[in-house]
Amino acid sequence: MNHEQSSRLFQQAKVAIPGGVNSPVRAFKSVGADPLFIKKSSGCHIFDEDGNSFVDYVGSWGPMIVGHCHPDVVKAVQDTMTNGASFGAPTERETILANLVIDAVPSIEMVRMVSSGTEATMSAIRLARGFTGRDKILKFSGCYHGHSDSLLVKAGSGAATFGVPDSPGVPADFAKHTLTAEYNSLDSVKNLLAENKNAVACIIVEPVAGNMGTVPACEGFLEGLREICTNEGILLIFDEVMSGFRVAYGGAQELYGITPDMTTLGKIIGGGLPVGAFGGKREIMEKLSPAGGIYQAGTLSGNPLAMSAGIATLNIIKQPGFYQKLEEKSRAVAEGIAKAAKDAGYPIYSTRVGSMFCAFFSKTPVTDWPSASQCDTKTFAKYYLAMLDEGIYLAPSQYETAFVSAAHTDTDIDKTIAAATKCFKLVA
Ligand code: KE4
Repeated sequence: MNHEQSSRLFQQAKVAIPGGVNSPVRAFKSVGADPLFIKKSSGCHIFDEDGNSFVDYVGSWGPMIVGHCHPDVVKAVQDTMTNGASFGAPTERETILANLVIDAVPSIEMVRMVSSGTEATMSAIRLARGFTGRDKILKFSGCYHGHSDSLLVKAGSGAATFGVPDSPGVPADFAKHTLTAEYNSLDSVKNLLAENKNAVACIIVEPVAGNMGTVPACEGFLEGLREICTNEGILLIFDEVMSGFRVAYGGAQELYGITPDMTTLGKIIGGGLPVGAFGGKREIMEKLSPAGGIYQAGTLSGNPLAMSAGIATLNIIKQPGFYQKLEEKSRAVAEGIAKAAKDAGYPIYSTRVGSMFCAFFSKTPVTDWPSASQCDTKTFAKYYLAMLDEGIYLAPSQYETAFVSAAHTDTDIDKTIAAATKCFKLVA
């Protein structure tokens, strides 16, 4: 497959943009290749600058659940653009999208729009700290909530319960307020809380972990977090930036029947345009400026184009039968890939929640970061590049999630499974 144009453009990009990309995972570093430069898209297909076409399972990392260039979304953005891209003043569209989100997500009584998932989680944490008067937060290793300082933190070594920076530039003084537990381990949460009595403002969790590959919550884990938070006066934040409107119209909280105190959203509610949101109980949200004293703001928050793309997208996915059809496609492709791996003599550990799925290059179950981090990433990289040569565009890292859209057809799924059959034989 010819990648000349992409390579040329990558060299040019690296002069002007750090690492040649505007977000690190796009650089293909963990698969040891140059990234493809994408020229256009349609449905579930993307086309690179060398004219190669691919069945796309990245979908812009989640937003493109209805497929690329859906006519309703394109028209909504075009129509909005003719009246102005941004005013820095309230518009009716913001209330329309807010009400769509409130009607869909069980925990949300009020919602504030922002421009990224990072802004959503950063703001939700500030709101939780302001509401509770507590400084510490608790997160889980292997979960990613964007790149704000409080969240670029990993567990301290040994018995130390306080966090340490997970990136240069994050002051140790910030990191020490962030506790890190193990995903799917209520004991690790209880141990940390016992050492930080009445000091933790919130627990933030991906109710379906999608940033260490796809790792579902084990039976009782989310229920346990809900009970702990209720008993300890801690706010439970579901980070549904990825799972929101993805695994169900009401997100993972609808799927599992657990109601958090706050929810963060992004991706799908912007239909591919920059968006994030955080919402929750009215008594919490009304503490936000200008209603309350906890400050949060954004020049392009509630941007008309993003609101229009989000409204158009939600109006498509809320139609009866949308998620059933997506479930059938997702099951077919995930099970087909797992069978291809097994038949080739290279069994993988396959996970899926709705249209989020992952092939872990692991012979043992993956339920948390320690088990995920044991994966054979070298073989994954070989498989990844072989699948790319077959015209299948997966996420360029073992520790990401693949996404199925409504635009994936049986033909695309058959092509994917045939490619996996060939590629697993290559790497086995
Ligand atoms: P953004 O700031 O990238 O919009 O959202 C951050 C974020 C927050 N919470 C969850 C659960 C997320 O998955 C994300 C971002 N997801 C990654 C994909 N693993 C975005 C891809 C990237 O970083 O380029």
